[in-house]
Amino acid sequence: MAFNKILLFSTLASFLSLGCVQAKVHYHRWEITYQYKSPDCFNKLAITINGQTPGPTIYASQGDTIVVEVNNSLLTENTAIHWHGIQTGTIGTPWMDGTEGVTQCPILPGETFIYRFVVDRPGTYFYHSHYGLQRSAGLNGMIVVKVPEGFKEPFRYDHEYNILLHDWWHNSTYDQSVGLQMPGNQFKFVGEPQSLLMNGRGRFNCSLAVSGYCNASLPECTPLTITVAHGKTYLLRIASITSLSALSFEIEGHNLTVVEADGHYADPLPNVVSRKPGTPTGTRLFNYYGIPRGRVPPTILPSGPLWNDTDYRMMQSWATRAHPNFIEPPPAQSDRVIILLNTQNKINGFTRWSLNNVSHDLPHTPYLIAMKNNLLHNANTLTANNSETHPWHLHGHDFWVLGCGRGKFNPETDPTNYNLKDPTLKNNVALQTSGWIAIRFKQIIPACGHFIATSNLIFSWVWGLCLKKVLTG
Ligand SMILES: [Cu+2]
Repeated sequence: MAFNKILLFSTLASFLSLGCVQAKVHYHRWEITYQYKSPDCFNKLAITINGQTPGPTIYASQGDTIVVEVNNSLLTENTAIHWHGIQTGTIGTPWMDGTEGVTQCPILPGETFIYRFVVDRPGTYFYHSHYGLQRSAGLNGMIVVKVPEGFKEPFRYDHEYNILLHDWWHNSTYDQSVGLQMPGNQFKFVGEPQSLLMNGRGRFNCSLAVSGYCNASLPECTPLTITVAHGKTYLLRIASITSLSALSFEIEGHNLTVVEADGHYADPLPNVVSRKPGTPTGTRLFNYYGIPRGRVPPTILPSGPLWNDTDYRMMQSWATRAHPNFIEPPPAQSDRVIILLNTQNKINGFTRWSLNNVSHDLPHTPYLIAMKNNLLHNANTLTANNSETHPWHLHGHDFWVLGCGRGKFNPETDPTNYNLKDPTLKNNVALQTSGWIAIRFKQIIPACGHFIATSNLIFSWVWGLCLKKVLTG
């Protein structure tokens, strides 16, 4: 049986010269409100954009300008929106990065803030709230930047679909945030998510819920179906905005090829392959034309790699190389080496994540404003022999991934194995359990700025796991 070809575009830099292609301005008006939603059949309060979660997908072409008027109608809560993967640093608009406490003051209830930024590279990106745990509560969505008309990508496909992955809890993010910040034995971990969502839909077993809160017959929580035709090639744009889970993605009986990651074309990488058992696998139906929509395949659901099979993920990360026609080599030497050790610590009785034993709290005055006004002031957990995967993300700029490994980083020997030939440029990279990762970035911002480097497990934000990058020019 000839299966479809599936290409994966995940959260592209392009070296296209735009010539005389006309850039457009895309205007969006967003109303941020609370709404009751049942994405996995269980009813709970979510944070929505124009009544939707995930929010509307932003579509644009390379070089276009995006304008988003954000009206905060949450009544009692601030907000701020971050444009993940958009190089606000490189394009000279660091104040549009949307990180509350770093690049901007929060948008207060009843207030409006207008974001305006240029999307300078084709690719698949996403946006999310950068205030508290609002991202987890539903304030998120995708950004798709296409190559300008007349330009071609280095691969061919017939159709494309977007897939946004999310992990979902039934208790409120306020409950979670308070529990995580309690001292001593009052500390309460969020536990495993109740569901995994694809494009805001999942399925919870309502027989496990308190009566009256769960309704399995709601259309809102029927699994979405992607309809495909034999012999066609499909491009899947996949973004993950999970708060805790490192997810694997596979389609039963099909091979997947990675063609892009974080806005950079990848050397086509064939055969890509959840959290702990306890959270059901998130599933979606892949439906061939001619088969009635919604019919569930007779086969047993694929289980995928084990949640703690990090070797598999490390091999895949290391195998991801820049596309041969789009290599942008890193500088052969770095001017400064910074070694950071990511650990979980107990500080004054509170559980905190730290870098080199320093845990971070966001200031009341955003760093960017503090700097303008001259006001500036590895993943071991507390359980013995335990370690966790943390996806590290740099705002505003991309970096080269030069190497990764197990155990303790050796600054004398490990750099000799760095890939300086065709490393891929990324803005997000997974630091695997008990391992290390080496990245290199250029300080290319024209003026100066403040950006955040953070673990993208948002619960670790609550515990202080982030680092402020100060750039001066
Ligand atoms: Cu980001």
